[in-house]
Amino acid sequence: MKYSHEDHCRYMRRCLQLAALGRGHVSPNPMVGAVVVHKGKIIGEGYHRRCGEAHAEVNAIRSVKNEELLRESTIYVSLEPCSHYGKTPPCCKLIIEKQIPRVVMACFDPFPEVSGRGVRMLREAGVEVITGILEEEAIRLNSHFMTVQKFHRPYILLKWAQSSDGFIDRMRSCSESPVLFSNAVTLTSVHRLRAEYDAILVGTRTALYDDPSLTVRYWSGKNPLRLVIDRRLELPENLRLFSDGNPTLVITEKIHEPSGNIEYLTVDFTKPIIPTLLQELFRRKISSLLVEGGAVLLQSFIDSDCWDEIRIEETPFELKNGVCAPVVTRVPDRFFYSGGHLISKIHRR
Ligand code: AOF
Ligand code: ZN
Repeated sequence: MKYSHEDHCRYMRRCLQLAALGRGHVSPNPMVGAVVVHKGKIIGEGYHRRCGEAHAEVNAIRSVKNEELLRESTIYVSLEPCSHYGKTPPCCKLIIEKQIPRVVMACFDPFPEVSGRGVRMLREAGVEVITGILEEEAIRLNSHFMTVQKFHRPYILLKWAQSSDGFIDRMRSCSESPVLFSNAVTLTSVHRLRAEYDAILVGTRTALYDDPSLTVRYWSGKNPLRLVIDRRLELPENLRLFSDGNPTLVITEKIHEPSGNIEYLTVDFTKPIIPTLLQELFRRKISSLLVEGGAVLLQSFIDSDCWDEIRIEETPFELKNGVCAPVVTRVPDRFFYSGGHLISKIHRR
């Protein structure tokens, strides 16, 4: 049975919905969803649930009750089916073995061991392959994975909250409490973001003055690996980052053995440290980095043009003086505004 372009888009949209269920669980793998359609009816669905576990196609095919129907079905998948032996066997092999005659996919897999080989393998086995259905949406969904494959560094999100007159904090001493920009809604969204990121970075001043825990508490999900810049290892041990039992990686110029949950990365501070840090994160298979402040650190990412997305929460009140918010000089191509007490500006590349 042939389907129209609208039908293809409808089934692919379902694949993308399914794929997104893997958010926060599949990194460094991509989020992928698949559906099996027989005579205009979805007879199987699946998605990649966790890194190391079955791929989307395998779960979708397994969910089909009557295997006979596979020979007359189309499988929709949001990413090119894999052709390699990784942690799991190739999905293309399974599709061919099950004699599924047609594959409709959204985007190619940029992973060098696959990229185009999946499509070739299927076509050589006589499977019809249609590509490019909701391609842009599928690429955007996997922006973290795509960035790692393309640039060999994690996807970088810079995030801060600022007053309407452009300050991110008051000038204060360590004993004074920070200004609270967040409300219940924005706090939830920050914790949700944390659950979707592999690592989270703060500078020395932020660690010292705010004593953040950088864990996920107002959303469900795993904690990101915490990174803190502490050039001379001067931060006190009783900060939450060091004392709450969760892992932290300290970026320092000193050489220091790991102790408990704290690891140390020695970096040459006489040179720009961002490239070295990103290389190390890539080596550790960290696909996404959330930078939560402060102003100097955020500005250094902006100045070195090392970012993919910036989210600014703007409060409706003024601070009059304090720590100036970072300045984004490059004109971003997109702005997104969302309502609520705070206005959220999102710049995306
Ligand atoms: C698919 N379907 O659902 C996913 C794919 O180590 P493995 O075996 O999990 O393979 C990981 C690679 O497989 C990953 O880098 C990406 O290229 C692809 N992911 N492929 O056909 C899926 N998650
Ligand atoms: Zn696969």
